[in-house]
Amino acid sequence: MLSAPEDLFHPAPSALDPDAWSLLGADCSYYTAKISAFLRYKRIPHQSILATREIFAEHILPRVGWPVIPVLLGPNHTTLQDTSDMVDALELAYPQVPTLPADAAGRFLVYLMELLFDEWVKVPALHYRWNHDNDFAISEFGRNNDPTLPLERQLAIGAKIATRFRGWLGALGVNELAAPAIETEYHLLLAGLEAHFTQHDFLLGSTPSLADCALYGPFHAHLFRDPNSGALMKSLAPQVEAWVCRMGAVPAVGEQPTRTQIPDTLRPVLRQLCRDYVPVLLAQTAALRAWLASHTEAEVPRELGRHTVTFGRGTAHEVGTERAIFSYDHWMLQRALAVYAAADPHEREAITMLAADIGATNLLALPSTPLVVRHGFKLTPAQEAD
Ligand SMILES: N[C@@H](CCC(=O)N[C@@H](CS)C(=O)NCC(=O)O)C(=O)O
Repeated sequence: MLSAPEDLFHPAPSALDPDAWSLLGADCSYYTAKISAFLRYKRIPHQSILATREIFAEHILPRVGWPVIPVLLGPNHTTLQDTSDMVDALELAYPQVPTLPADAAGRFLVYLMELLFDEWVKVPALHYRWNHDNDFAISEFGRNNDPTLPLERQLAIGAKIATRFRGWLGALGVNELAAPAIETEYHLLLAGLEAHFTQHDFLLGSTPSLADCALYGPFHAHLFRDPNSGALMKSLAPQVEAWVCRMGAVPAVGEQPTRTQIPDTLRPVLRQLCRDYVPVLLAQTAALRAWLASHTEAEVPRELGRHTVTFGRGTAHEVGTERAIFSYDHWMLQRALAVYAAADPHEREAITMLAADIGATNLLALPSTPLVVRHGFKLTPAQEAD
């Protein structure tokens, strides 16, 4: 019997415990769901604190400097922002329950999946939220901001906050022209994952990895939990729904692979995502290198102009539209490229074959030294922070 994951984020009971991990976030937040699944799978004790306006004012803004969730506060005044930084810090501090395969090819693959699910599945996740579940999202944003206010006030504030988030659709290339292709692609993705989860419990087989946590972000917080997209998932992909419930119930700890193989049923899913996203990554990296060559600013902007993106490349539903060039994606891609750069010749061969198998070969020709680093919760040119 499936049971839907329960909501975990509630207002702070009193002052936050400075010696414990506190995850400041919300159940409807994409990246909160990702890192919450990760913390729970790794059995890291923590409190899940709803990021109300008080939490933003007292903790997030003073420590991070800009409004974002999730934020992880920990012992010794630790503040972690960005789920990938949290993952890196927690994998080091809590190695007992690993979420990464032991082999280089497996780690490359998992970091690449983390990037695909964090940054590319964002397109359907934000499309469905704001174009199919707008009213629900507004009520969630209002309640999270201050659950003690009367409903009318919550909805008015929720609508105001939502304007900022809905405003990202244009930058992501989500518009009327592209919406049909985005929905067709999402249906294909659901069908691919349905076939996979009919055969396997998790993405790489019998043990969850960081990739499952990353997919849980959009698939639980938006595409399962928002009512209209949730109904769509339940009707089209009951095995995907079952996987969401498995992840929400905190899976048993398992052995990570030592020689990772891409399950046959996962290959078409990754090929589909790489088919459209790899060209975007290549163009974004080229734009980032051009920007770095001609600027001396300490902070790299989140957006570096606009380019044309193709959804459904080579299919009957292919459509081209304008989208922002993001700098952040390359920072995440560097995690996978660093594994490739550090690999021995035998491991490099395994990564080369794996990348070829899913249509990601061109990524391996990108610079292996980091172009950007995160410093003060922002992206900066790599040499600036060294
Ligand atoms: N890449 C970041 C993204 C965090 C993020 O985008 N959080 C959303 C809510 S799910 C947010 O608060 N965004 C505010 C902003 O980006 O300005 C992560 O992994 O933590």
